[in-house]
Amino acid sequence: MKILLIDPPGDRFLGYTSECLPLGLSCLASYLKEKGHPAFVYNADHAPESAHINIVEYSKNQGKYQSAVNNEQHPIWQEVREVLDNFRPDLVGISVMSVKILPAKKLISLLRKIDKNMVIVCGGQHPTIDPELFLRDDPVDFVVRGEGELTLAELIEKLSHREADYENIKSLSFLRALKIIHVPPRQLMPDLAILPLPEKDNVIFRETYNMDDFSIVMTSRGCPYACGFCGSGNMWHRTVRYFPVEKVIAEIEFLKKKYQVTNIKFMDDSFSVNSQRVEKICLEILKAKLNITWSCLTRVNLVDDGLIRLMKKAGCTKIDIGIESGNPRVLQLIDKEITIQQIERAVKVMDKYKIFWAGFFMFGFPTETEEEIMDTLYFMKKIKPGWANLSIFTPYPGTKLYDLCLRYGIINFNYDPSLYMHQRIESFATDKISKERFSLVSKKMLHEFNSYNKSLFTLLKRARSRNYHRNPRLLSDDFKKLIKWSKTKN
Ligand code: B12
Ligand code: SF4
Repeated sequence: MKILLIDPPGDRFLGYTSECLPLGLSCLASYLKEKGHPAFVYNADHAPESAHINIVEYSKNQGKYQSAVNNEQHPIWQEVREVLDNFRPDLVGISVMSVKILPAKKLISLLRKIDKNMVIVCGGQHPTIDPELFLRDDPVDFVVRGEGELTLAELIEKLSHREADYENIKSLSFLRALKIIHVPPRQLMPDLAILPLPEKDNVIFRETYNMDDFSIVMTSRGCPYACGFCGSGNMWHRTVRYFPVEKVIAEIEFLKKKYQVTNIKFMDDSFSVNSQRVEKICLEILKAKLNITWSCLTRVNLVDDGLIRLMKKAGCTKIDIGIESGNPRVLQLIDKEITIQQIERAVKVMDKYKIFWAGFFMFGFPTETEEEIMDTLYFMKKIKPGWANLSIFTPYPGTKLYDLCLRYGIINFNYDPSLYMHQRIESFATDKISKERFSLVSKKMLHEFNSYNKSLFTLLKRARSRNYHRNPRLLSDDFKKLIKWSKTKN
């Protein structure tokens, strides 16, 4: 059976590039390969020629998105058709984050036109929350809810043997005699050690990826926190499972040796949630003399002086950290479980060890006022991140703030899927500001954050974190990105 796993195009319709290999699909492909069903990964959002545009430009372009996605003659859809013509898959698996519902739906209709008999399976964030969306009009054959490896492998086994007792496959949803069947959920895999390293070779347009695109590593799955805007819990149920440390080190060694990766991006939800384990990883990196640099995501309450010192010693040069708001009431509203004081303390520690840190900020929460939004802007400028990432709050189904928005009548069940976008001014959810005013406030926020990021101060700080002396190839990659990015209008 020929299997193709696709991440649908999304940002690429806006001329914005998605570089990395979709990790979820890589994990699925490697597991399937091990089970005797080799699969290829096609990141249809990957476009090395695209720009690294700034958030102002990105936000402005959002209006064009829907018409570009719906245009079947668009060069991106032509590319997709060519890939399908060449590959001729028997089964296509599509990964769908909420932000990609529109292109995923379009892709499904194209696939049906190309080959009616092709088996189509959807999985990932949105199909897990709302499987029926994919089984109602223009239905796919199967939806896999939650962690995908075991369910997809069992399904493919059955399909290969022409067995049709799908009701025995846990976490599967499908249509039978026009009725939607949801087989009860399966437990999360108790032992992640059984998973092989994520696939990097069975990749369509493999030659267009560079070493930085293969640098993502996840040492765990899940997060114990419950931030009101975050969808992670829908997938991982607020429990954390860890890959064995030896496996983490083996993966880094493999990436280094085979793909010359020297800058690893740990993408765990909250990398330092278990400080003892992070200590162990750091010590092993040092012991094995891996001589890499790395970055991670974490929370301000998990930033500890001793741990950061060790992380720095082991090569950590960058931390992405959720600040979200500079206003205490908003921090409480969104269940971030952090305070302004904790943020300031964490910033001091990261600055002390000269770790480049990117702050993630958000605004437009339900009940947030204009003053509270401005607090976030002033706070960002006060704590001076090396990079300031800004998102407009978007209510994702399955989150606490989504339910709050429904309760307040800010959104309804027919919420427009094109609004699942963090940079769409129209996706505003606060009832305390008029639509017109919110549009002005958003433009100001986007503009201020963009200007801050373009300043010489942040550019130099960022360059310093990349350790070009260790990664000369990164220098040319970054330089190309900088040129493209600087050409985009402010
Ligand atoms: C790493 C990451 C990224 C990376 C992606 C890197 C990469 N190439 O993989 C980057 C930084 C690019 C990113 C960007 C965004 N992200 Co993100 N990201 C994550 C994060 C932290 C981990 C994702 C991951 O790799 N998980 C590990 C793998 C193994 O899990 P997985 O991808 O879910 O895949 C498993 C299952 O879902 C399932 N599965 C997935 N696809 C399929 C397909 C089939 C056919 C089957 C059967 C099964 C299946 O099986 C997989 C293996 O078990 C998650 C949080 C989380 N913990 O899930 C947020 C998360 C997925 N991101 C989110 C968001 C909102 C975004 C952005 C929209 C943010 C923005 N810019 O505005 C963008 C969208 C980018 C895009 N593609 O358009 C949300 C999604 C919410 C939602 N309802 O969709 C999450 C949940 C975080 C959150 N705060 O809520 N992200
Ligand atoms: S800490 Fe991060 S991953 Fe965990 S719930 Fe909050 S936003 Fe989500």
